[in-house]
Amino acid sequence: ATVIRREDYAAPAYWIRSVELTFDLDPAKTIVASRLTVERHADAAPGAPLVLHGDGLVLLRCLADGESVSFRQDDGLLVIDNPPDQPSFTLEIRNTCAPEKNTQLSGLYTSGGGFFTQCEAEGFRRITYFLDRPDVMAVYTVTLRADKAKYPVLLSNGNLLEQADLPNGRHMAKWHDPFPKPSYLFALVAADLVCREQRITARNGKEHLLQVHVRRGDLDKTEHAMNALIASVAWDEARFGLPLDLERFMVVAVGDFNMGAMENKGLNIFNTKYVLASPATATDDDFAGIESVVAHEYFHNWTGNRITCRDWFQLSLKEGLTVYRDQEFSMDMAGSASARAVLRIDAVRNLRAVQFPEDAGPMAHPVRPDSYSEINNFYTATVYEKGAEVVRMMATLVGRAGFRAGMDLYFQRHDGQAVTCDDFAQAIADANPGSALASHLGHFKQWYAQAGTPRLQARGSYNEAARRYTLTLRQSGAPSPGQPEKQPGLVPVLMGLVAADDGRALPLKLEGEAQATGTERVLVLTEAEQTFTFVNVEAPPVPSLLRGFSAPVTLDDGLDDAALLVLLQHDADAFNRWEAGQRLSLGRLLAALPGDADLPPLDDAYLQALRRVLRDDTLDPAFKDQVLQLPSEVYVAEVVGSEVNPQRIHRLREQLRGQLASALRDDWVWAFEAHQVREGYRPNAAQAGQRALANQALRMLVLDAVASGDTVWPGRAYQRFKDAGNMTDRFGALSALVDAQSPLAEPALARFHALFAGDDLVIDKWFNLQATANEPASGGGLQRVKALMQHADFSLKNPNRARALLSGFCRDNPAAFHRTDAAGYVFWADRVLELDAINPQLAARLARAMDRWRALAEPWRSAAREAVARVAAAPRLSDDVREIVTKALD
Ligand code: HT7
Ligand code: ZN
Repeated sequence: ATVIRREDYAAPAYWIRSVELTFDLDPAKTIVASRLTVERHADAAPGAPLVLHGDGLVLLRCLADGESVSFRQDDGLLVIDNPPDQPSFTLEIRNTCAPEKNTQLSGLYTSGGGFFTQCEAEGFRRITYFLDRPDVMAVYTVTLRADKAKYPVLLSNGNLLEQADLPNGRHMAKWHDPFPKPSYLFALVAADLVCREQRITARNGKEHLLQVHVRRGDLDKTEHAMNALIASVAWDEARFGLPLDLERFMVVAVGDFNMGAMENKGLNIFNTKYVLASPATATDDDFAGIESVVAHEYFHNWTGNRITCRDWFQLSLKEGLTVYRDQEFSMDMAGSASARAVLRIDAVRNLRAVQFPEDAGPMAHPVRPDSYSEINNFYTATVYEKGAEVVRMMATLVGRAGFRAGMDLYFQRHDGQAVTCDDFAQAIADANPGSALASHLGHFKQWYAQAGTPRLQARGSYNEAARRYTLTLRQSGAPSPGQPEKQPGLVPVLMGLVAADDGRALPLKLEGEAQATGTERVLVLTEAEQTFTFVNVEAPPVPSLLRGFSAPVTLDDGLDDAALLVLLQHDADAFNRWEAGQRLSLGRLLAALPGDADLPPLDDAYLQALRRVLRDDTLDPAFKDQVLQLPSEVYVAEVVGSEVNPQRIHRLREQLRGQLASALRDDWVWAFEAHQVREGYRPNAAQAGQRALANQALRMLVLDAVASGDTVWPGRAYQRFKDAGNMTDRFGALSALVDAQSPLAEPALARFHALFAGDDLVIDKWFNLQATANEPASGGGLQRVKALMQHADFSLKNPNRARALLSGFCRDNPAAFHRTDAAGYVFWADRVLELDAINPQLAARLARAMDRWRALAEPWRSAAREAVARVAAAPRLSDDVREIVTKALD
């Protein structure tokens, strides 16, 4: 496979200014007629060859300015060696494609009897020949023709120009999108759908029609998505002054989809998972996911569509920024400071669980990668989530108003263009001339260029007599593939000092400053090592660093348990309170790891501190739920870093959970009883927090009961499972039984399946719960997963189902997957190869389950390597999977 390099970027020899597409839709053979207005680039030589991308197409005709033109086909490319020697000409192409054979779900494909498209990143070339690159922006007019009874709804981007019946039971619709766009934003849908509609009037007085299209029978599950869309439109206008620029904005749900959703201009296409929800079928997490994905896709309309990426190396320009924007939206929607902190904690948990391992493994890459073989492999946590952290750091450095000014300048300068991450950073800096960002832009931009998670070391010392506190910060970075040496970057450290005696927030005054600047401030670290001296510090402090996780680094602050207990109880920053609790738990696991002994009994100080949090009336339930949740096995493994023994981590973490379940038993009973939601179900942060804490309490009570042979709490859980009025509580009770391996788990699972048979999204939960089930000491998880693959409801062709079972097992169930007999790895290799023949994008994602094989201890490491090598040696591997496994072996 060829490697594409960022440094090789060159503008195309030709632009395409307008596109007229006509589709005669047929599942077996769709005919695509395309009429392109092609314009030679001012710098290109007259008569330069025109090279169009194509993939899996059959070419029927090619005319230039109405005349036949000679062409050749070369590895999918359509090369016209002698195009008309004029600045601008018309190219007419006719080709066919086969949507029903398209199991990759990239390009034009069928799902549930309808036609759908997915063009990002390089799917348009699977529909017709084109300059399928994001810097080629054209105005599209699209005519769709199809059987009217089978496909009554015909949609494409922009505005509907005309609709008419045709002979032979067919009909047509013509759409026009006035905004020039890259081909990856093209979309069409032809299907039997129904829609929820809402007319809205924007702040600026303009009227818009919002539509959510779904399959018949799903309309009652669209209210939440519509509300999320309405809220997103209002939020972007209020917070960033960005209005909806189209008369009509459509969302369509499809059951077969490789990712979460796609921001096609005016016609967003969504995985059903991120549209459909009712209290009976979706959990609070599902509702929250829908809100954030609907917002994310909508926000792309400006950050991605109006201003797009010059090339795919700049993917984070739109993805990092849009994730930042959807995170901010969800926080604003959640309301209270505590609810905001909980969302921030969730985001950081996710970053540590997925992005940190990526940054430490063979796929480590900068937020703006330097090279790739298959771009689909770079829709990663680094580009998305670390990219969002980079934007968040800019916002931290320039402040809320400064960030808004920077965004305004970015749109002023670049609306309608395809640009780079440099352009974005420059706009934010230029709008904030006196800021640390502007003064150290070069340092800051290391975040785009360097892979790996930087390490931040902090050491403080307090001189009681002089009342001075000296804090030394050091930054460093471990080598990553292709980057042996790391340069210092700019690390914004949001911090405060907490009095060790009573936890009060101490005023902060740096040496040389006229007066204290409050109790919280940002220290800007730009050198490998810098020392900050605080004066007039009236009591011995505990440093509270990196508040709100102000930079995506790992922090070593050397704090002992006593200091962490102060922070857990008193820190004014909710994120750092949570962090202190996590570190106390992590410390106990790490201390017990060497050797083979059981986890020692937990100390009173730790138990009391957790009990105090649980019982604290001033804290929100959602926050308590976060503090009481232990660090994940994946995160513990990441902190350990090498010679990882997944079984030992699992055993110790289970013992820690068991001890917490037992030692806090009365508190869990109280928490369960005290957090029942009495009013009707609403998916808001306040209710969701109560349910989360009650469900965690139930889980602990069932765990403790099963361990001690008591049957009362499992019985109550089963009852709750049967009677629950919403999916969050029903699934919470079911997972409590499965997690504790209660004898009631099997009947509950059978009942659940019977109750929701035919509801695909709920059945996905059923598969996933079993794939991620706590592994019994006797094993058995793999056998269960193999049996589930034979279940009538299982299909490798449906990405949600395949992910639920296979990624659930291989990526989210380390104890069951990392078997000492290597059977988990053999299973993984077989499934990657099987899936690769159907859907390479999905197979490549499953392949990444093995990214961190080098960090494993023996015997896992050798067995894992062998499995990866077997996949790499397979004949007929897709470029997608090949890139993942060859990098893993490098
Ligand atoms: N921008 C969208 C990316 C996407 C995608 C990429 C590769 C293959 C399939 C895909 N479906 C959607 C999603 C987003 O970030 O909004
Ligand atoms: Zn996105």
